[in-house]
Amino acid sequence: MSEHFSKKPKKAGGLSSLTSTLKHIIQSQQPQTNVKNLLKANKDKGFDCPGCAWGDQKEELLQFCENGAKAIAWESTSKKVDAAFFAQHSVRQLQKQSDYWLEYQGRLTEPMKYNTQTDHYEPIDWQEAYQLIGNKLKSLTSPHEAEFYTSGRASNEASFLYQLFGRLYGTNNFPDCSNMCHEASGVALNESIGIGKGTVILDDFNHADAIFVFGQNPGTNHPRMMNALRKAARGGCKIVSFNNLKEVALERFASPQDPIELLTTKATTISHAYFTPKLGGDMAAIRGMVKIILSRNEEQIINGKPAIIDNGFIKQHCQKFDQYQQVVNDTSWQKIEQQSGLSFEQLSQATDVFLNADKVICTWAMGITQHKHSVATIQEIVNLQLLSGNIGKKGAGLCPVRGHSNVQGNRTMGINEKPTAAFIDKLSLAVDTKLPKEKGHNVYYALNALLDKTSKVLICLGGNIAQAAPDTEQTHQALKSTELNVQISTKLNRSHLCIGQDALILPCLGRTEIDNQDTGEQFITVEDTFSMVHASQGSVVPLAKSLRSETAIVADIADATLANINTNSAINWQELKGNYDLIRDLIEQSIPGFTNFNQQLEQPGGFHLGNSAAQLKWCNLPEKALFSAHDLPTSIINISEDKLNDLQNKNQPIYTLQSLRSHDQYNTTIYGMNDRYRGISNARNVLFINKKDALKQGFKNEDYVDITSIWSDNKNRTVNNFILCFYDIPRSNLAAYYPETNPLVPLDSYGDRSYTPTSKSVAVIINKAKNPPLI
Ligand SMILES: Nc1nc2c(c(=O)[nH]1)N[C@H]1C(S)=C(S)[C@@H](COP(=O)(O)OP(=O)(O)OC[C@H]3O[C@@H](n4cnc5c(=O)[nH]c(N)nc54)[C@H](O)[C@@H]3O)O[C@H]1N2
Ligand SMILES: Nc1nc2c(c(=O)[nH]1)N[C@H]1C(S)=C(S)[C@@H](COP(=O)(O)OP(=O)(O)OC[C@H]3O[C@@H](n4cnc5c(=O)[nH]c(N)nc54)[C@H](O)[C@@H]3O)O[C@H]1N2
Ligand SMILES: [Mo]
Repeated sequence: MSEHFSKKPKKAGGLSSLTSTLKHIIQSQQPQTNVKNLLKANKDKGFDCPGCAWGDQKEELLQFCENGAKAIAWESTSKKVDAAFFAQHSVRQLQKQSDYWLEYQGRLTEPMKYNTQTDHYEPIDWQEAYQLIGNKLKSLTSPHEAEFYTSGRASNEASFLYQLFGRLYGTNNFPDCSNMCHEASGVALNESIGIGKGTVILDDFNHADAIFVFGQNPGTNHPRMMNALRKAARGGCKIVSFNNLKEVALERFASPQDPIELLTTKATTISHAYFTPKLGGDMAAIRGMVKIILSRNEEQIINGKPAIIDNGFIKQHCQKFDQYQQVVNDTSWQKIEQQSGLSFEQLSQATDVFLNADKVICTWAMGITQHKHSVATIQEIVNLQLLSGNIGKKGAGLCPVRGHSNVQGNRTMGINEKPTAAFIDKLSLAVDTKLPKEKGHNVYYALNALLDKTSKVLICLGGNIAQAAPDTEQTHQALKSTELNVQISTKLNRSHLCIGQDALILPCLGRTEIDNQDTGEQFITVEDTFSMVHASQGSVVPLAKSLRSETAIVADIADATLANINTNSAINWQELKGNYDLIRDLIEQSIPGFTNFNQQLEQPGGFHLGNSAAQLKWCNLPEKALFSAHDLPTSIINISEDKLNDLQNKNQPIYTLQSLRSHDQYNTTIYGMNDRYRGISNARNVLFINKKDALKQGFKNEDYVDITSIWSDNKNRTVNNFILCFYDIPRSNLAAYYPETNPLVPLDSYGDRSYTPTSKSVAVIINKAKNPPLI
């Protein structure tokens, strides 16, 4: 066996998870702190695990998972990236280091300012840093020349203040990580069911008869979801997976909390049926299922038997069913099979499970949201669920599984470049100031505005936009075009090293740390993927006295910026910073669903924000759930027909590449070089390929190749020296890790109406590596 590839394990979870957890705790150099931290993760009076947005199962003893433990241990290192570190390393030197190395250096602990003359970051006083930002913002010709980016870890309190500050300053430029993540879910669901969030709560998983998991790898990215799936499967619920790859955890999972599964080869079979559609083929697959359902329904009626679709529900709650039926009738089986890569028989098998279940939950994540036709695909999932009345009843519904632990809360708090008029009206009333209503910038428009220098200042509340955004060269150029780049962060990353004129690093507290303000210890709140809002409080002494909370940093920047700007607003930023209860009072006045916010948090586990669609209330117009009648895309290969023909004429095989996460990373944070469940060790530049495709092009397993993406601008986007790994993946599809493959995703290749980069469908060609490493 080679040094990189080993056999895929036969089950996920179990002892290997536990061993890996312990390894990460020990390597963090703070083992005691971390064990204490883990016991408090996702508990009442503890902190919300920064690992993912899955909800908490109250009855369980331990509420963390292997990858949550990694996220917590990563934050709680004792290593410091301080003034001495920056004195030692120039920015040019740091730029040469890998992303892994940068973050591995430890926690940022002091505010720093870039010095162009020395090419080093140098310490700056907090107050001076705030003044610098305030003065720069005040000097801009228009508030729309500033971009306020948010990554989904920021608390409700910090993100509420952040959007309020941006809006009082005068803009709706709020690009955020969600633009690259679940944006399509928000767009699709808002239009279809009148609310951009999932309709289920965690308990629904205990009552479902079938769960369809589309385009998601929970074994790695939402391990606590595996507990829910495992419990459901053991209780007889049928789980059906649609995934481009065979992901081990979706096949068989051993709970590290079950002694037998932990210590023996036993595991729970998760998926009753597992289908591997082509990348971007899910819409066709679901269309096929609906076509089967409608034709069987017709047969029933002809034979005088009861309907198998829920006519009562459709009549009472839905609109445009006729149009949808028409479009389904007009979709050919040839196109369904060709785009999905699945046969009529396979889709019939999936349909049988669907129809035999009274209550069905559909979940999905990035395999669905990062395509050109993602909005249409998600609306097709909604169509399927509406057909059988699978919304608004216990054990059934729609479940977009969010990524970052508070990304959903950020949106609720108003991190949104296209706020509704109702939202702005209510917020304006609460702060007694007129706020802007015009659309601002999402990530796509923000990067373009920075590139053409119509935007000049970038402030990032967390995240690592340099590596998270597509088209790495363009994105780096955009950051390097800024007049001021402000990064509020816990760890050093590439976004700190893409510098234009001025740059600041503002180090903040992490979730696990005690947040002391004028009125004493504070807690923050977050919202999970099930719209549960609860408190989170750190309990560890902060790594350095010089660290500030995100909330405090935002309040101080706002104070420094807005002090002399002529607003009527009577916001006392210092008072809010000193007592987060007051921020929550302001949230209560500004945002629906937060009545008695502070009191409600006293309930164990927090409170549910409610979901109109789950209550069969449709907040769209007309007030009924919408059957969306989209045609299938013309092609699921994401390039123009001309380009496609041209390459086909040259006999050049064209592939569709998806960029995805390994088991050892958190987005752009790389914890290690292994991807245990896929059998990969010590490598990240791996390209998963179907053996037949590779052989056809004359490649062997482990050959080095260069990958080049194809796009209409004819710009050369290539990444070099990827090692081929033969894998169970549909023909003409490829997979490789993000962010290494971000240089291949063209900035202009985004989802229709979502503007989400098409990170799961990049048209590429592969060639023998020009300069392979010497072995
Ligand atoms: N440990 C850890 N946890 C995380 C994260 C992390 O990086 N590490 N990131 C967090 C964030 S922000 C997010 S958004 C989530 C991401 O969670 P996921 O969405 O699970 O993330 P990806 O690794 O991008 O996985 C995409 C999955 O979809 C499949 N897929 C890709 N394209 C298609 C397709 O066209 N059709 C189908 N049916 N399947 C497809 C892939 O094979 C893969 O299994 O996880 C969150 N949690
Ligand atoms: N090709 C490709 N690109 C993708 C994706 C993909 O699947 N493929 N996925 C997309 C998705 S789903 C997402 S969500 C984005 C992620 O985009 P981001 O959210 O911007 O990126 P992260 O890697 O999560 O950010 C990591 C950084 O956040 C900072 N950080 C960590 N914790 C905290 C904290 O508590 N407070 C603050 N202030 N900072 C903190 C650290 O400095 C760390 O370096 O990437 C997107 N990009
Ligand atoms: Mo995400």
